Amino acid sequence: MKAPVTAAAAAVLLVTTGSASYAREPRADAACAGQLIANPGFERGATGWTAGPRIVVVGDEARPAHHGRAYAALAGLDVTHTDLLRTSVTVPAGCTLTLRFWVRTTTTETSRGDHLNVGLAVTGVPPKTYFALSSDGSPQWYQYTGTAAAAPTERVATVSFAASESAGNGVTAFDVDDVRFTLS
Ligand SMILES: [Ca+2]
Repeated sequence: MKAPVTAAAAAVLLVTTGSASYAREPRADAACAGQLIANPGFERGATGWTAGPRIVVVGDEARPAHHGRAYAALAGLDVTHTDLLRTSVTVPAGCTLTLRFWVRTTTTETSRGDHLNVGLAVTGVPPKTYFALSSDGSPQWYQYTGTAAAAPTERVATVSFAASESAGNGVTAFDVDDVRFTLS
């Protein structure tokens, strides 16, 4: 006998961010589908993103993009500074939001002084969900995910990538590609 996939069963799989008490809308809500970020893989440069001037680069054979030709490159200078990459989307009422992104970390750092902090901020959902990726991250492209449960009102979701690098103990480059906000 086939058990129907219910909304309640699907919700169990979610890593919620504090809004578990909200009732899910019926699946008949056709707006809860698709991907929201217009330029998720940086193939059109920084279009749609707030980004520093040197963040988007075109890959080569030695450092290929995860998908397509371009990706966002943060840090990698062995200079004490912060690079920021950020974009926001509107999440319709009743929709669950899933964030997926890929990161590659290339480093010679010896003091764990370089970090990539990834923030997911959603209106009315404290606390924010954070990923803190340090200089011991994967040298291959690696996917990370996060989810915000559905809410009864329209919300704004912002994903931010802040790379902080300290000078003098090695170089760390954080590469980001295919950042997707998906509704369900
Ligand atoms: Ca790309």
